[in-house]
Amino acid sequence: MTDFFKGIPQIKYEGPQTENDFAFRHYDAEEVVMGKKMKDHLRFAAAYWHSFAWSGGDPFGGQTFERPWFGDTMEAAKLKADAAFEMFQILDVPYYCFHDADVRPEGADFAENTRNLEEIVDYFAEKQAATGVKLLWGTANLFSHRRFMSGAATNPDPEVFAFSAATIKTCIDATMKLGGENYVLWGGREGYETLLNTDLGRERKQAGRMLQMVVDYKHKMGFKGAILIEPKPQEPMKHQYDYDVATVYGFLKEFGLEGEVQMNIEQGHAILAGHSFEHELAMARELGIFGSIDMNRNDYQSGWDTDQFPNNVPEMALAYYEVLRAGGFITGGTNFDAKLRRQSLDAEDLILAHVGGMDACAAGLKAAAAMLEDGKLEAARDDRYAGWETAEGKGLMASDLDEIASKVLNNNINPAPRSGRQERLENLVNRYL
Ligand code: XLS
Ligand code: NI
Ligand code: NI
Repeated sequence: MTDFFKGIPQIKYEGPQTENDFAFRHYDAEEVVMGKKMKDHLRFAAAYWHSFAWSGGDPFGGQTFERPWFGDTMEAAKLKADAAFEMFQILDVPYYCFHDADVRPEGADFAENTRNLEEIVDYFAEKQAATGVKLLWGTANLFSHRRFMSGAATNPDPEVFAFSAATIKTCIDATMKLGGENYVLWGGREGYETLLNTDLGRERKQAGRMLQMVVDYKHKMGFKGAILIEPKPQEPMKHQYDYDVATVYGFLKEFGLEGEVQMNIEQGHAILAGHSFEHELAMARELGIFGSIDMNRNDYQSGWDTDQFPNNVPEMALAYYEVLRAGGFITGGTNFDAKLRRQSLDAEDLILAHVGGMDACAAGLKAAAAMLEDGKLEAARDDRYAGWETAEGKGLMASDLDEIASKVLNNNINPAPRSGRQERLENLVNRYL
């Protein structure tokens, strides 16, 4: 036991009336919503990097957080793991996620990185067995070290491609050893700063080949989890290749990887791409590539990835509505890829940020389930498209332009516009919140 969270109680569900800050108001893990326990709908995960590895820096200043585990030794890495698993238990989150670089000290070379990772993976395995906490996904950090400054798979230097491929292999091995349910690839620095020095065509091919190798390795090793790509339009690079869900879908098609890779969709990245979160979720669902979510919001004024804990229930409701319409999570879950504000120094800030985020998600999920069960929204949508269910509507899809032109002429088809009823539907949604 560390004493980092000393004095902070186990967080329990006390209901909306409680005055206790250290309690859930909406998240009752065992409560059944649409035939499933809330914990099985939401499948919460805490992110190691923001909560335990980030030191509070911004472009104008360095570290603000003081944590006893900051340091580049294996001993520090184990102390960090002790504190992390204590937090997972205080919150009773069933899952966590990590990058290799979050959990092990940086070595002098690939061999030392791998040894360090393997040692900490053994330590995690013991902790998972002792606590019952599971790994939602593992991933490789191929963007922080200076060797990755011009990309990983898309680097102009083939040695960086090789180093990246080898590192991904070790991270898939680590994920498998820990029983991880998914493996994530976020583009990191796979993109460019200026076309003046960039061979865009070559870089995209390199990224496609790397992804094929990842999928091949998954099959070779018998990994049962999902391979997930996390789209993001920019930051850190000015332009990122995995721009959004639709762009990644085209990329998967091009490299013959459809059916092999799903999406990990982050709320803040959707906003950066000029979409709503629910747009990206619905797009992934319709393309058959919905996998998992990173549930952290951006500040709408600042135009970068501020990675804040979610606190807006109406937004959560619309997001989980799309998740439920996709059939919910299978291997995926709700990962808080969210960090504290840099003035939130205390251990209790870290706990309360997660408590609020979990509660906002739970309230959103309940509202979404009510909307779906009530069926009014779906009925209104069905009504709007009802014409397509008639024999004439269906026939149109099987016709050609000539046939349709004669039909319009002969039957004097003269469509009358109908209201989209947006405000009425918005009013309806507000009734569930
Ligand atoms: C960064 C990404 C990153 C991924 C994991 O913007 O969200 O944190 O989730 O590499
Ligand atoms: Ni993310
Ligand atoms: Ni992000």
